[in-house]
Amino acid sequence: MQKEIDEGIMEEKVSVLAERPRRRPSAVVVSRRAWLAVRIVAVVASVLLLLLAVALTALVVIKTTPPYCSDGLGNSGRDLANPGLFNDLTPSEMVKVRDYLLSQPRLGLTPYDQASVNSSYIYMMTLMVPLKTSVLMYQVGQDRKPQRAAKVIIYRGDSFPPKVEEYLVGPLPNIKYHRMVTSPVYRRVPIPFSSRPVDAIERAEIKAYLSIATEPLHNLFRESYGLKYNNCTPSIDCLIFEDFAPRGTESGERLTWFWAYRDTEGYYLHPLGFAIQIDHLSVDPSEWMVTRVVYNGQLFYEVEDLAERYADGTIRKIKPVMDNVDAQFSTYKRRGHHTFDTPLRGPRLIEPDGHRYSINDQYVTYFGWSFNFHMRTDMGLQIVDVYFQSEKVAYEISLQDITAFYSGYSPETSWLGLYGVSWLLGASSYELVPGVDCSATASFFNAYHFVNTDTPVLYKNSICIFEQNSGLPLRRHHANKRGGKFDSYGGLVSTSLVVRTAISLWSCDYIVDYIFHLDGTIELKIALTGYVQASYDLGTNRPYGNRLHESANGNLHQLHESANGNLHQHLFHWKIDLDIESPINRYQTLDFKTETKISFWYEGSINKTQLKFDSSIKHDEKSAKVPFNFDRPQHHIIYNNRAYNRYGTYRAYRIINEAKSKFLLENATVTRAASWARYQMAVTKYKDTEDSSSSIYAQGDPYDPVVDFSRFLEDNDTIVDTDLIVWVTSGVYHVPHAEDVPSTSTAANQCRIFLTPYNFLNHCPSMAVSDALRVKRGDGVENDSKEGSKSNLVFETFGTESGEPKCYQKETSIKTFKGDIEKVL
Ligand SMILES: *[C@@H]1O[C@H](CO)[C@@H](O)[C@H](O)[C@H]1NC(C)=O
Ligand SMILES: *[C@@H]1O[C@H](CO)[C@@H](O)[C@H](O)[C@H]1NC(C)=O
Ligand SMILES: *[C@@H]1O[C@H](CO)[C@@H](O)[C@H](O)[C@H]1NC(C)=O
Ligand SMILES: *[C@@H]1O[C@H](CO)[C@@H](O)[C@H](O)[C@H]1NC(C)=O
Ligand SMILES: *[C@@H]1O[C@H](CO)[C@@H](O)[C@H](O)[C@H]1NC(C)=O
Ligand SMILES: [Cu+2]
Repeated sequence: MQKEIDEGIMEEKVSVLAERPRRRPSAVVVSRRAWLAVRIVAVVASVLLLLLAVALTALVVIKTTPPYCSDGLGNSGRDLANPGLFNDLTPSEMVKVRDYLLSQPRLGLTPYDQASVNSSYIYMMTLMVPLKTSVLMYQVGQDRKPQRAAKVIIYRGDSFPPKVEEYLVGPLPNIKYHRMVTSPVYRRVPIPFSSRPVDAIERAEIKAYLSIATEPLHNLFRESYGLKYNNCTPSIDCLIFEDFAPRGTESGERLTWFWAYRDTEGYYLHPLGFAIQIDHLSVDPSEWMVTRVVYNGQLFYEVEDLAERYADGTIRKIKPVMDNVDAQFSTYKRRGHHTFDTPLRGPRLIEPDGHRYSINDQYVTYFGWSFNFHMRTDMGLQIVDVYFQSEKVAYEISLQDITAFYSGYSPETSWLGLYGVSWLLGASSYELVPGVDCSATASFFNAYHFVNTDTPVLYKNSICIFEQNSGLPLRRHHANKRGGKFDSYGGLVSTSLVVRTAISLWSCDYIVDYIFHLDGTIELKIALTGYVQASYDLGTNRPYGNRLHESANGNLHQLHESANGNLHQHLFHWKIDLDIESPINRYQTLDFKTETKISFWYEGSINKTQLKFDSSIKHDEKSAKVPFNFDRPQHHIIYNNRAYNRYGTYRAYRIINEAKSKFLLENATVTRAASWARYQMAVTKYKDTEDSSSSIYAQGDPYDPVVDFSRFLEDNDTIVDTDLIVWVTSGVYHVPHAEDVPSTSTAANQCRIFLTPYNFLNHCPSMAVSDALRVKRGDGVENDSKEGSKSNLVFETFGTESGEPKCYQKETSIKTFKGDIEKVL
């Protein structure tokens, strides 16, 4: 109705306008030329008006839309042309190493794309970080810059017996030598072929083998699960096999269980209760054989036996039903109580003055911190050469291994014990998603790996660095008089620099953070997420965990598809090479106890019981092993006996392990390659050879490991006033529960270790931060009669701009995500 009326008025107006010219008298005759001039002026005027309008609009937009915040301090990106001391191998260096080695006739290497298990070929190459002594000499100007070299792992399937060799190839980029190197800490020389990680070449042969070996089971797969292994359609009717380790129950075996899963999103939660064990020790796949097959809780030694007995119906059959809607329980599709959700975006980070950290290639500085990061293909991201306020703190901080030891009844779970480093923590650190995995404002870095490949492989945006606001004050105090009258306030929000990678191993994801705080603290954190590895639940696995799912029409007394989450312990090992002002340090514990003493102030009549500590210097490696002991509270201090702070106290850093996890499996044979887990902490004398507590060979033979960390302590070196390495173990027990579906959440699953200054400085270094706040009374004199008056408060912000940001933060879009790794060159 309203609309009609409006339209009526409009029509009237239009008709009035239209009539006007007709009424105007046309007494004045205008010359054509003048008319033209008038028209030109009119056109020019309207163009000018239009321009003015555009300019005005632009001005309004500019005035009301804040600009992008400045970039802040610099970020030069990676300089692949001039790699620094700790920088990873560049793609062109990798190609040079590959071409050099392939051109050495005496090495007899086959190019990767033509290699098979029975050839000699390059498995992996990674930077050989120069020896610490030569780096330190170079840094004080007493030696030339150490040359760059690559460490190359070569699989020799064509030698007899087959073996693994490690070579040093250098100097880069103009290669002149290659030398076979044997680490003195390797207990097995030559490195046994059976302890090598399964690589892509062997994996392809295994897939082909499984394809043929399981052919007689075509009918069983189709009838039991509605799935096929050969000629299937991915995500529709495929049965997939995943291999688990260790590969056998004794040293020297290569017997791998392959578990069958339904190929669907979150397949880890869809075990089918079928497993096949293959002996693939021989370099000749024609000698491989099936050693065991398990179907629905029944054990067979030959595929044909199972197939026959299935056909004549003499075994317990299974027919789990899984409808497509029900199968979505394992996906990341949204579900649950939508009513509790607020469909709004969550908070995000803003850096109103741009990044406060700077990155020059792989060298980072942030509020007094400086360090390098580098990516090892086997052990993942490491931090080296750490300084705080120009003082040396640590030479290396690095993750060494991630293990998980499982329990269960079923054939797979009962022997499951995983060593992450053998599955390559670095080459399993995939692309990070801006805004989810890291702040969208983060700086992202690519990594390059040369493993399972004929050419370098780009891992885009697999490392991120960002400054975060923890939402918690680093320090604050509200000073008030009794009665609550305000006196003064001081505070500083806790911001810190995060260097992050996320490792995806099998079903699990481990978010690994190195965090640098304003107070001189370094935090090492692993947050667990991803899927749990479920086992097929016949009831026999139930004492070891919780049932995670049951197919919709399942009935407890009927055979059906259901998944159990089995108990396991995750353990993480860290190497911390602290150098407090110099490499020459000591290790001391403060041992807490109680004392009961007559109190002098009460005329000797009253006893006071209180805590005290005795400090004790650890003289040798054997007394520097810290077993899990709740009854003996201790602080662990690494100090420099020749460096003092202003008060004459030794400069030190304290090590705090927030995620102690008692290791009960120390006598289990499968954990021998994780002998480090026996100690919460151990301190050893630095040795170039004792570079890592684990190795890529851990998984292949955990029973007689190539590297056994406990031997590092065996020589019982003196550790007073020498270069010390602190090895720290953290971990968690994990009993998967219903809320682990589809994924474990990080909230309650974080393992943290702190390295915090302990008399290293004279006061809290965060006092130097200008972004702090101090509030006090302006008149300097307390005036009780000015009750409730705020006018005289003075806000000190030490020069940093306060107030709302006047800019937009530039963010990296989710759309930059690609997911795939990519061959380069
Ligand atoms: C090596 O393995 C390949 C593929 O399995 C095979 O064709 C070849 O004959 C083997 N060579 C030797 C010398 O055994
Ligand atoms: C105080 O403690 C000491 C030592 O334990 C004991 O010998 C003494 O009797 C106590 N004195 C009193 C007043 O409790
Ligand atoms: C492991 O074996 C040793 C020696 O037999 C024994 O002292 C120790 O208690 C065992 N550890 C555990 C956790 O059972
Ligand atoms: C380790 O060495 C120290 C000093 O050399 C010695 O006193 C101690 O008994 C040794 N410890 C063991 C367990 O051998
Ligand atoms: C305290 O405040 C009262 C009321 O504002 C004022 O009259 C008095 O002079 C003040 N005293 C001092 C010591 O500043
Ligand atoms: Cu877990």
